[in-house]
Amino acid sequence: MRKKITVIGAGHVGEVCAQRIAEMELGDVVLLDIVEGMPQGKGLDIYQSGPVIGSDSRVKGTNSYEDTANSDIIVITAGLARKPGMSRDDLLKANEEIVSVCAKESGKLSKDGIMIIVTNPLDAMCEVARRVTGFPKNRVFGMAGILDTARMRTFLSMELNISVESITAIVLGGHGDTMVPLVRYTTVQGIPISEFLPKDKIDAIVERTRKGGGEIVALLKTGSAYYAPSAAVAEMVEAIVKDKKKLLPCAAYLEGEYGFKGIYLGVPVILGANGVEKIVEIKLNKEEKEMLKKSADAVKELIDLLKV
Ligand code: TXD
Repeated sequence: MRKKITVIGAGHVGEVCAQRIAEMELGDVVLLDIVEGMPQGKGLDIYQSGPVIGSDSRVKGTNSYEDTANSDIIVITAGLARKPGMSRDDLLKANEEIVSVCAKESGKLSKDGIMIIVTNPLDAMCEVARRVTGFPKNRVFGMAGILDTARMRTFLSMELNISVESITAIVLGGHGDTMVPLVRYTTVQGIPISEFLPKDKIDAIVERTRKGGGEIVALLKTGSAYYAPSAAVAEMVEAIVKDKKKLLPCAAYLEGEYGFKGIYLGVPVILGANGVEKIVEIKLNKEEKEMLKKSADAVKELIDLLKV
């Protein structure tokens, strides 16, 4: 049976998510937006690339939640994106309203679905979706860590002139400037990165990773990143559809793990057919623990402002 994957929000991130999911033939795609005609047009256009690229995924654009009924996976990208000078947190109020409508309406019609949140501020928006849907924590989580990690891996690859595929990294914490790139666990094919680069170079890459989203916002001027974000979403969708049990950093709801309770935070998880099947706890040193605490405090501040 084909999977049904709904992408809500057919803007930059949503449209490329739909495209990637269809190209990877992960299932049939429904692309929903409030703007009339736009998701229908984009959906049809993506569908028509099928014969050329060899994908039989059906793609349907819509303005109606009825079309999303019985989705296996729902990706929420609806909301406002950052403009230059705007922090992710400035988006909180506007996007809280949008995400609560999108999650509630789609959740009602796909009671067993898995919801992947993309809208910023990411960790707080995951909590909005969890509250309005009442879904268990394994079925509501967010995309951020894969993107942050991919940015770090790209910067390291640029510096070292070694394949991005040989570089593994892990970034924890909230999806904001307080994120925690774990240098100790960053390797080139298992060899610690400290064997390849001096501390000042590594520190500069960590800093660029933290500000990686802002760098692109400043260049684009009219929106935020979407090619790498949509690739990260597609990796998550694939892990679920194919039950890959992939270890990936995702924004997951913590209930005591890493010493935090009742908040979403980026942590390594096992992603499979049941969504977040396990949160993987790795040992952190004192400095890493302190950075994670700071990041968790920043997320908590936003969660405390939520109205839902
Ligand atoms: O790492 C991450 N999690 C992120 C998050 C990486 C990149 C982008 N990130 C966030 O995703 C970004 O800060 C935004 O909050 C969202 C979507 O970013 P995108 O770049 O796709 O924004 P666009 O192009 O403005 O598209 C948003 C779409 C647009 O078509 C609106 O019409 C639609 O959302 N929208 C809605 N759709 C359905 N229902 C409602 N209520 C609605 N409101 C707006």
